[in-house]
Amino acid sequence: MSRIVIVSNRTPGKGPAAGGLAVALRKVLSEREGFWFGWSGKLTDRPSTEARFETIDGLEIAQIDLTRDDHHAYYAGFSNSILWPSFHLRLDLATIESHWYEGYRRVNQQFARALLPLLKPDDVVWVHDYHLIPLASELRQLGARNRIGFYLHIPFPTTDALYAIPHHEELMRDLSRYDLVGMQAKRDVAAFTEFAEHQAPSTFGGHKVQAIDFSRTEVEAFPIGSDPGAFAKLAVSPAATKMVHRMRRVLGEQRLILGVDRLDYSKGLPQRVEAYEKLLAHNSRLRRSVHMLQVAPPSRDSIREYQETSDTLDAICGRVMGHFAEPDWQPLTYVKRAYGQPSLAGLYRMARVGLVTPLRDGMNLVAHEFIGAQDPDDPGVLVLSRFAGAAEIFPEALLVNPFDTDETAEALRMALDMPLDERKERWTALMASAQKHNVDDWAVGFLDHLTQNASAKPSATRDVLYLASSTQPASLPEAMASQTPPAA
Ligand code: ADQ
Repeated sequence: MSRIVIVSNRTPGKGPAAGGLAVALRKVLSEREGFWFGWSGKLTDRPSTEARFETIDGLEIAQIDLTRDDHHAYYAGFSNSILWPSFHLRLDLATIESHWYEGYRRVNQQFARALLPLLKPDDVVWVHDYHLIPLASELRQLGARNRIGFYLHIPFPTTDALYAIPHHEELMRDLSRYDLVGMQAKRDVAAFTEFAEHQAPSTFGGHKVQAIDFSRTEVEAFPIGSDPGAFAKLAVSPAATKMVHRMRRVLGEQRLILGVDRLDYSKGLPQRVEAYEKLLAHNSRLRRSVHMLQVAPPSRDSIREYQETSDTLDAICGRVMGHFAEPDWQPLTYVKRAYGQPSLAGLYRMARVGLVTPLRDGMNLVAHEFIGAQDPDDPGVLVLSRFAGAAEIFPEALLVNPFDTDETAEALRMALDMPLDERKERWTALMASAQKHNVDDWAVGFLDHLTQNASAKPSATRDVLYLASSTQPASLPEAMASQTPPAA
């Protein structure tokens, strides 16, 4: 059986893995030979040229260090100030400094140069996320002939948003160097197809840019999931129960509306609190009988747009408190810290409403975890953004447009008033879907597809896309020659 090499921006650290994804990928590597490759988290004066191997909690990990400047351009710059906002359709929040692309490309080259000597001919390489789109191109340019798959954890942008990204043609050409590209949702596959089928050979800077040949790349939706069984168990663990008791002491009979997110503008946090404000404004009977808890630890806080989102959220929470709080009743609590999974599971279980309203999200694992943690005899209600990938697999949630805070407020009211029978019926269907889309099957499904479909042809019965180019495929050196040469 071929070895599996997982590549991601960061490698997993010591101690219990934080999320279901890390657990699932660890499991893959414990069942198959292979290793995990990525950045060590260390910034050095000179970039490492060779990876260091380390065994962490039984996992083989190969790591490289990056220079401070490269890391800034690659991570905070091109990845998180250009690709992240553009892929989430927030061009208004993108900072386009096109020179960051050189650092992004350089880091991908550094990854490729350090990884290539570690690869055996039949290793299967699985690359994760938008930080590493060029990695297959860089590996192939160095001579790698391995099967290489890519999984995009965030949404794929519309064609217009894609055109706004500097060097987007090179990035799309980079995607065509993968054997398999996995996306979260069918809408992402559709957006990719829209670009791939309608791209016209264009001229740029006076020279002709050749249409990209996607005929060797398979693109398919592989919706990621969590481990709902594990969350069901965690939700009744001693640590979860302790959290529930702590909260119950404070809340009494008040019903809990819960939001759990990284503090990120894509998660729609200000709009969410505004919807709650409207709920209280329009339904005075609910005051004193509900409480909203928003857990949102800061992330990427060196980036200005993240600080601004944090300030906006502080202001809105302050406004709601100022307007509705009484000496003996607080309408909301906003906690800016991360919790361990058992405590989160306890919070999910005691919540009457899980409020998951990103403006756009690849999948959203909080929705999966909330469903997994519910009490089957008294389940809470999921209010879910229709713009999360999760909406495609959870139609039994109350689906809302998160930009329409009146609609979200009304969904909150419906959730709070929903009779037990309807809550059970909806939750039973949601749990079945969460189990069907569990993270273990996701990982195995992607890898099986990547390893077994080496020479497969598209089947009429599967939701698979192979894209044929209207032009002759360019040879690799030609294709690369049409790109801006990256800085050495
Ligand atoms: P994220 O944008 O990070 O992931 P999400 O899918 O919600 O978003 O995953 C968040 C994870 O972090 C969950 O496992 C959650 O439990 C955890 N988490 C969130 N807040 C926490 C807190 N306060 N304390 C502790 N843990 C917390 C990206 C994409 C998503 C996609 C995932 C996986 O943006 O769309 O679903 O990758 O592919």
